[in-house]
Formats: sequence, structure tokens, C-alpha cells
Amino acid sequence: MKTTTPKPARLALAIALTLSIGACAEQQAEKSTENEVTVAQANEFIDNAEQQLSQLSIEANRAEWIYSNFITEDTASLAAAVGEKVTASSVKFATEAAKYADLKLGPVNARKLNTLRTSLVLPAPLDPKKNAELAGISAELNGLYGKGKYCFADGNCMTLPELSAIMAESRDPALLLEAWKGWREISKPMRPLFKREVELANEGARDLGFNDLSELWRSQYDMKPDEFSQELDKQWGKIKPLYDSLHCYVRGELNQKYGDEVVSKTGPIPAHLLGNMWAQTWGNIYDEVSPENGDPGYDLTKLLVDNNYDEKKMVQQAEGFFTSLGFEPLPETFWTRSLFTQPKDRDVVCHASAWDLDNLDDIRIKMCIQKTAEEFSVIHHELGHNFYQRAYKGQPFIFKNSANDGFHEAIGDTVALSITPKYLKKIGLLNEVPDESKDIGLLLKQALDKVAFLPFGLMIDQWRWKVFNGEISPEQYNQAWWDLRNKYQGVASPVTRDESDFDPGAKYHVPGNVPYTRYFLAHILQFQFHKSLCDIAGDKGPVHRCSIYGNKEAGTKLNEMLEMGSSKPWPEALAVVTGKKEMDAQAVLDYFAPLQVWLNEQNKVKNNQCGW
Ligand code: X8Z
Ligand code: ZN
Repeated sequence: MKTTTPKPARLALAIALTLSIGACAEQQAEKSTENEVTVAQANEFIDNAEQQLSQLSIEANRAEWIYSNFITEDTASLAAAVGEKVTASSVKFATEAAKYADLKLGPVNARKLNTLRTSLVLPAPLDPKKNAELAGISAELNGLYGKGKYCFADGNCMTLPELSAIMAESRDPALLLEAWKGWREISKPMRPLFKREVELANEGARDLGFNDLSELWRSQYDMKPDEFSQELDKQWGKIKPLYDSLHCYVRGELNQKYGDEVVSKTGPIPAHLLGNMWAQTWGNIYDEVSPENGDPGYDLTKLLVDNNYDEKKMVQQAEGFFTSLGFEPLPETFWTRSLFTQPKDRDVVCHASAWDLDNLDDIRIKMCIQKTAEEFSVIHHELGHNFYQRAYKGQPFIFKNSANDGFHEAIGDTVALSITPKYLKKIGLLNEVPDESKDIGLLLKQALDKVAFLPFGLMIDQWRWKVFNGEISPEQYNQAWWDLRNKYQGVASPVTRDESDFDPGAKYHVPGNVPYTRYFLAHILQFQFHKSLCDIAGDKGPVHRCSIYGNKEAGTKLNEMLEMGSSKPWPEALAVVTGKKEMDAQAVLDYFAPLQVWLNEQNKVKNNQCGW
């Protein structure tokens, strides 16, 4: 299955509530009267569902792979047809699973049953016509995103990777604004499709006994949906002071650079000046905000180019990190079947993704790699998915997934946190490791990507959950989006927007129907994993200087967690690596502690007025 898009993700049977029940419960009364169901029937149902879903998933993965690699009317139609079939089966099984919910099954099957009930991401209503309609809409939305282009006045048309390069590299506010606005033209036609998708999927969720799709999405974390929402608020509350300091410092520097006319000293930051199409990571404007005496003095993008790294070599280098931890190399088919570069002659979905076509060894990535440090990280991110998939391939199909979706997103990022100067020296990219006086620069660069991301990682589903439960009506889609961008990120649209715009649709995961809270979780979990793996590796220095490269003990421990798949509640998987069952944003604060001190000093010295 693929880890990032909706259709295979309907099969991506996510984490489920644990029903901790003694093993002897299997031997419960087997007598069945007419309306009663038995444990034996339940067990048979689960075996059968698992086998059918496993088979179907392979067919769906192939159709989806072909569609995303060759977007045409025909491939859309084929992908939608398989999607329809998968959804119909998944909905049928989820409905039937509810029948057995009160039985005392053994722990394994109790968990599988619950996973069958709760893991749909885009449930269709039982009505086959509506199911077909939903499958068609979902494929069409994906295609609209994948085909998206903006044509400048001179006739030069650009796809997202090119527009993203402008957002990353240009410092001309007018050009930035045009690229920013231009990309958002692609999502206007998505609005009615998205609205209908929400209606249909909400109906599907209700058919399965959930209040709405929000409740279903939040039911996949081994806790009650509302407890999960509270847990997120709690973690965000811990991080917010650090984010506020970063926001304050960055806004001050941008104000200095662009002047009051473009960036005011107070209020939210205009979204087109942060180096990224969605202002979700800010590392690309590091040069504009770097500390005077603490800059480490190297630029990984430049090092990659100067050392003749092409796309394949970047992937090989990333693979080398995983094998240094003791993981087996990627199979030959990975190299022959993956997509690394954007084809010139056809539309593809460029958004990076990792795939497991046969639920065994046919793992691949699909990505239009740019030769930048940012993309070097994304490659590690994607390979994290692939190595996870391969680690849990021995699990039964229903447990071939991560402990929760945040875990899947965290593994490659965890490894990428070990791309330190020391590591770059080891692999021959850097000659000298900068001394400790340069750590603030390194931490600031990291924070621009990782800390800046956190409120973005949270707000997308805060918006979607409210859309799903009706708190945000279709007439308020765009306004509510910007209200949340303001509330969480302190970021504002650079020009007036209205309800003829559909800005959420310009972010892949909205038309792609991929839940987004997983990335918020991942941005906390990766710091917990990194710290624990560094401890296991015996690293005694500051955690931001630690690289687990080459450490087999750390690799073995990581693999132990990955191999579990989703067979156990996520706190148990977390404890395998960290020894603790709680997710804890403190790990983020610990990592950035020296930077927090520095930011406070800077904001004070520069007289920055914080908040927005
Ligand atoms: O979508 C992704 C990955 C694929 S799972 C490239 N990410 C999020 C995004 O790009 O918005 C990784 C971090 C956040
Ligand atoms: Zn991912």
C-alpha cells in the first residue's frame, strides 16, 4: 500500500482501539441462536476479510500507481473503478465488523476487528451509485492537483516543482506574489467537488455508526476521539511559546529586509515571503534571518551540486544511511521501478510518496526530485516509509501499517535529524565540522523547518474536522481557512481572498484526502525517537549534534519497533524505542533549548514586539 494517498489508504488499515481481553476468551460459548453471532463466525469473518482486502490492495496499488504516473482520462477512470471496488468491500467489512463488536475475541482478532471498523479514510455510503460518484470525485480531485499549472503572462507555464523553486529562491515580492496566487488558481474548480466529497463521505461515516468523518478520522489512535483532540491541544500548548519566539524573530528580520509596506512589525506574516508555497517550512529563507556570528558557513544544496550529486545518487546516499543502521539494502526493483525525476512529456503527481505495491518487497518511491538539501531530507522521509513497510512485511495484512499514522511519517525524518555536519564530513561532503559557536545557526535552520511546521501540521485538520462536522459550512471554506492560518501560524494571505477561491485545495493533502495530523504527530515523535536512539548509541553530546549513522544498536532497536507494524497499540510501540508510552513535545523543547534562549535575547535586543 501507499503511505500518502487516499485510495490505497482506504486499505491502509490504521491503528485501532485495543480491547485487552484474555486469550482464553476465544473459547467462549459457541452456541448460536438465530440472531446471535459466535466467536467462531467472527474469526472466520476476519480471516476472510483480511484475505480479500489483501488481494484487492495489490490491484488497487497498481491502478493507482499507473494513474499517478500517467494522468489521463483513461487511467483516472481505471483508478476510480478499482477505488470503487475497494471502498465497497471495505465498507461492507466495516459494517459487518460492527456485528461482532460485543463478542469477546482473542486480543489479536479483537484488534483486527476494530481496525476493520475504523480505518477507512474516505468511506462511501452503502448505495453503489453514491460509491461510484465518490470514487470518481476522488480521482478527479487528485488529477486536478497533479495536472496543475500556472501560465505567466509571457506564456511560460509552470508546474508545482518550478513554482516551488520560485517560492524558495526568489526575494522579489511581486514575483513571489504572482507564483503564490497563480498556483491557487488550480484549486478554484475543486470547491464543488470537495463539497460533494464531504457530503458523501460523511454519509458513509454515519452508515458506519460514526457521527461524521471527523469522528472516524479521530478514532484511529487507540483512544477516544475527543481525548485525541485534547492530547493535540496539550502538545501544541507546550510548543507554542517556542513558536511565538521564532515567529517574532523571523517577522522582525523580514520587516528589516522588506520594510513596513510589505511586512509590518506587528500582526501576521504575509504567506508568500516564507520560502515555501504554503509557508509550512521556512528553512529556505534561512539566509535572510541567519545569525551574524553563528552561521555555520555551509549550504548543503551547494555541497550536493558541487559534488555532482544527481537524483539517483541522492537516493543512494539516503539508502546508505539506513543500511549503516543494519537494514538490508533496497531491492533491485526499487531502482528500476521508482520515479525520481519529473517526466517532461506527461502529467504525473509530483508530490513525493512511497509505495508498497505487493505488500512484500515491491517497494518504490515516486518523486520529482530537485537537487536541493530540502529534497535530500524528503528522500530520507520517503525511504523511512519504505523501510517501515519492509520491516512489517511479516505481519498479517491488517497489521501491515505503522503504530499510528504519525509513526509512518516520523521514521525517515528521525534518520534525517542525523544529517549533522559530522555526518556530512564522514560521507565526504564537508571538509570541516563547524565549531560549537555555530550551533545557533544550525539550530535556527532546523527550527525554521521543524518548529515552523508544527502549527501548520495542526491547522489543516482543525479546518477539515470542522468542515466534516458542519461547524464550517461550504460558504465559509476559505474564510475559515485563513482564520485558522492566522490563529495557529500567525500567517496571513498577501492579498484579499474570497469564497471564489478555494485555497485549501492548493495543498496536496486536501484534494488527495490524506489526513494531515499525522505530520504534526511526526514532528513531535521524531524528536523523541532521535533522543532515545542517540542515548542507545551512547552519544553523550548535545542531541542536536548527535548522528546515529553507522550505529547498529540504534538500528536494531528501531527495527524492533518497525517490525511490530500496527499489531499493538501505539504507546507500546513508542515504548520499545523510548521506554515511555507517552508522546511528549518536551523532546522538541529540549532539542531547541539553546535556540529558545538565543531567540529571547534577540527579540529583546531588537525590541521586537511579539504576538500577532
Ligand atoms: O506529504 C509529505 C511527504 C509525503 S508523506 C512528502 N509531507 C508533508 C507535506 O509535504 O506537506 C512531509 C512533511 C509534510
Ligand atoms: Zn510521508
